[in-house]
Amino acid sequence: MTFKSRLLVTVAVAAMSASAPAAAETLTLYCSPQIEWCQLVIEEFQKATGIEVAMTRKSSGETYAQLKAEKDNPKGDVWWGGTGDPHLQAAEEKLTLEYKSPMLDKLRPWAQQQAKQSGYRTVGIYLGVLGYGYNTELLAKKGLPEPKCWADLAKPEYKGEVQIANPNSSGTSYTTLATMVQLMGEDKAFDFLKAMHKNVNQYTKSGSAPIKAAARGETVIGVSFLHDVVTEIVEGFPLKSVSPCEGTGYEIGSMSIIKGARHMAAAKKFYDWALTPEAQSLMVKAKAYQLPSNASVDAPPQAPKASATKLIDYDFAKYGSSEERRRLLAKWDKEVKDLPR
Ligand code: S7P
Repeated sequence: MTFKSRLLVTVAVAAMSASAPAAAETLTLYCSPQIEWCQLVIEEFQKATGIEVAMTRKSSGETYAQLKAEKDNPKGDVWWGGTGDPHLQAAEEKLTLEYKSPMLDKLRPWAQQQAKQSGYRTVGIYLGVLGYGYNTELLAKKGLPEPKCWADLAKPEYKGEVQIANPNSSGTSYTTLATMVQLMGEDKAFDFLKAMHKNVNQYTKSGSAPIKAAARGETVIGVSFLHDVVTEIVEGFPLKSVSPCEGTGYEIGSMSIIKGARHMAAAKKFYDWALTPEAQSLMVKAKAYQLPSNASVDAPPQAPKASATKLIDYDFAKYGSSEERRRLLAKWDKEVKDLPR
């Protein structure tokens, strides 16, 4: 090659690399709330940062199981949303990364407490209250009494009329299991779960499926977070929400960075962004009616009223611990799931 042709090759290579677009920054998001909210969040994050997001939606317990299965070869970067207990379990098992967002002091106390309790491996992004909803038209058609309490769900008149998720896959249903144990004591809680089992027509994978089924007249009662009942009511379905008379539990929906994340810079950008007022104000647009964790964002007017609810002092340290969550789920599998109906 002559000096002139070498020079031409060098100039051509330099020109090509100057015009080649830089590889786009990407993020892999594991998302546990309803799919419509997950989609809106990634669209808005992409618009705000130019970072491309690949997203998978799975329930809380399923996502925890995925993190555990991928422990030695993590594929996700951030786990966004889902009930706090499995996030706390992932934190304890060091499946998630310690990170203190500069946004932390802008959050409501319960969200900061969730972060502190986990050694800053997770953080609260919203709070949601547990309860159930029923289809008012179907209830009237079947001539059933209005249920008002947890205890009603175990009464023989509701045989085949109750739907709830499986607590192994669903954070909503694990919150229900842990709530019963805290409200009634473990023995009475399992007696209640066994009695309610006779009325259960299906244990679904996802926690929001039972209330969607109730909305569409496929079951009378769906156990659910109360904000998920509101979502269906806003859509125009004939549902009434019940804040059970005995009192009830709640979730601190959480977010964690996955340990070994391949796109760490993008993961931290998403994490910080997800705690901003802009990101948390998207909830209403997605018809999500939890209480946001950023203290400057109000709960939407349609959100369930905390004053109408007797909240228990949910023990997140205990019921989010690996040992307790594993033990209660194994006990439910052994003593409740396969009982005859
Ligand atoms: O739909 C919103 C929501 O209820 O979904 C999240 C959670 O993943 C529940 O789904 P699973 O029971 O299927 O895990 C909740 O954190 C959130 O409030």
